[in-house]
Amino acid sequence: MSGCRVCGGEVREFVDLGRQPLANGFLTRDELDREFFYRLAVGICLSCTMVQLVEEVPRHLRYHDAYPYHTSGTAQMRSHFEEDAQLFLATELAGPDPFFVEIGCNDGALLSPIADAGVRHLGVEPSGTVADMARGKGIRVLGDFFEEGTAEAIRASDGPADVIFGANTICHLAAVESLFAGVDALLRPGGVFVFEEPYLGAILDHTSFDQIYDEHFYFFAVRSVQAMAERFGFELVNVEHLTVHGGEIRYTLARSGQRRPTPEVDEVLAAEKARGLADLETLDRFASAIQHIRYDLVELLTRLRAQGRRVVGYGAPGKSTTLINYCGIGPDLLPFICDSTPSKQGRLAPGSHIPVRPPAEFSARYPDYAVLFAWNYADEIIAKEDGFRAAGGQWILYVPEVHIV
Ligand code: DWN
Ligand code: SAH
Ligand code: ZN
Repeated sequence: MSGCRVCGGEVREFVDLGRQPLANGFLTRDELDREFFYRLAVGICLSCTMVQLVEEVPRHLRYHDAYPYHTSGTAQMRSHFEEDAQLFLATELAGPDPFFVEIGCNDGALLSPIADAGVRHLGVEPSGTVADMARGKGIRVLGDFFEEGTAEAIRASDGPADVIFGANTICHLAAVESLFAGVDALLRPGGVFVFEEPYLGAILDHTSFDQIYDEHFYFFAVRSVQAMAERFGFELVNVEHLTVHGGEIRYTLARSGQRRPTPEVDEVLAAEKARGLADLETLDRFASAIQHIRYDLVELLTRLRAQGRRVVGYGAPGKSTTLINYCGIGPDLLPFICDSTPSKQGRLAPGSHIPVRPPAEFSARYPDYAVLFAWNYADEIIAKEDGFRAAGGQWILYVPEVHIV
C-alpha cells in the first residue's frame, strides 16, 4: 500500500472491514444500480503513529448538495456548540474586531451564536444544502472546500483570522499538507487552530469500530497530532477531553513558540504511552474485539427472528453503515430503521438498503427490540422514548459489547 498521508512513512494495516458503501450515501430506489463501494481498512504509520484509512474516497463523492447530516438535528450537539461558542467569545474572541473561521460549519450550530454576537466570521462548507441552512440563520458561508487556495482567498478578502476552528471535520481532510498551508496563510501570528475530533483512545476503549468509515480518514491521538503539528510549523499547546460522539479531544494548535503548552498535553501523552495506544498488540486486540461484536450481534438478531420477535433499528448515523454492512444485516433481520433527519427519511440505508422511516413509525407500533445505532445519544433517546420500555420494549446496544438494556 502507499505511504502515510502525513509523513510518507510505512503504514501497517490492522483492521479490514471489507467492501463498504458511503456512510452517508442514503439512496433513492432509482440510485440502487449506481451505488459506490470501496475497501474500508485502517492502518497505523510506523513512523509518526497516525492511524488512517488505507483507501481515500474522493471528497466530492462524500460532500455534496445531498449530504444528509445536520448538526442542529440533536439537542445534545446544539447545546455543545452553543457552549463552545460562548467559550470562544469569552476568550480568543474577546479582543477588538476578532475574525473567526469555521471549517465544515454544516448548518451553523456553532456559528449562529457567534454571528448573533456580532463577531466577524466565515463558515467554509462545500455541502450546499447544509450551507444554505446556515445562511438562513444569517451566517456568512463560503460554499467550497477549505484548502490552501481557498484560505489564501479568504486572507486576501477578509484579513487574518484569530481562530480557525473545525469539529468532526479536520479528521475528514486527507490532504493535510494543503490544510496546514491554508491555516498558515490565514491565521494571524498569535492565533489558534482548534479542532475537536473522535479520540482514538475512546474508540479502542469502547470498541466503537463504527466510527470507521469513508469520512473519518484519520483517527487522531495526542501523539500523532503533536507530530503532525510540528511537521507543519505548529505546536500542540492544549488538549481537553470531551464526551460528545463517544469521546473526543479538543486540540489547540498555535504557531511554534507562540504559546506555552499546558501540562495536560504531557499528561495525556504519558497516559497514551502507558496504555500502549500506538502498539501493534493494542491495535490487534481491537481488531479481534470487533469480530466478537459481529458474532454476538448477528447471533442475537438471528435468534430473535427465529423466536418471532420484531426488531427495528433506531437512528441512522453514518456510523451505522459500517456496523450494518460489516455484520451483513439486511431487511430480513431489521425491516426498517427510524431516524429524525428529514433528508434520510424515505431513503434506503447504504449497502443494506434497509428503509429509513420517521420516528413516528416506531411509536405507532412498538417493536419487541430496537438496535440503538445512535448510541452516543443513548440517554437522550431512551428518556424520550420511555413509552417503548413501558410497553415492554428492550434496547439492544453493541458498544462496548452487545448487551440489552
Ligand atoms: O463526523 C461526523 C459527525 C459530526 O456527524 C460526520 N462524519 C457524520 C455525522 O456522524 P454520525 O452520522 O455518526 O452522527 P450522529 O450525530 O451520531 O448521528 C445521529 C443520528 O441519529 C442522526 O441521523 C439523527 C439520529 N437521531 C434520531 O433519529 N433521533 C438522533 C437522536 C438524538 C434522536 O433522538
Ligand atoms: N462541524 C459539524 C459538521 C461535521 S460533518 C459538526 O461537528 O457537527 C463534516 C462537515 O465538513 C460536512 O458538513 C462537510 O460538508 C464538511 N467538509 C468536508 N470537507 C471539507 C473541507 N475540505 N472544507 C470545509 N468543510 C468540509
Ligand atoms: Zn506518518
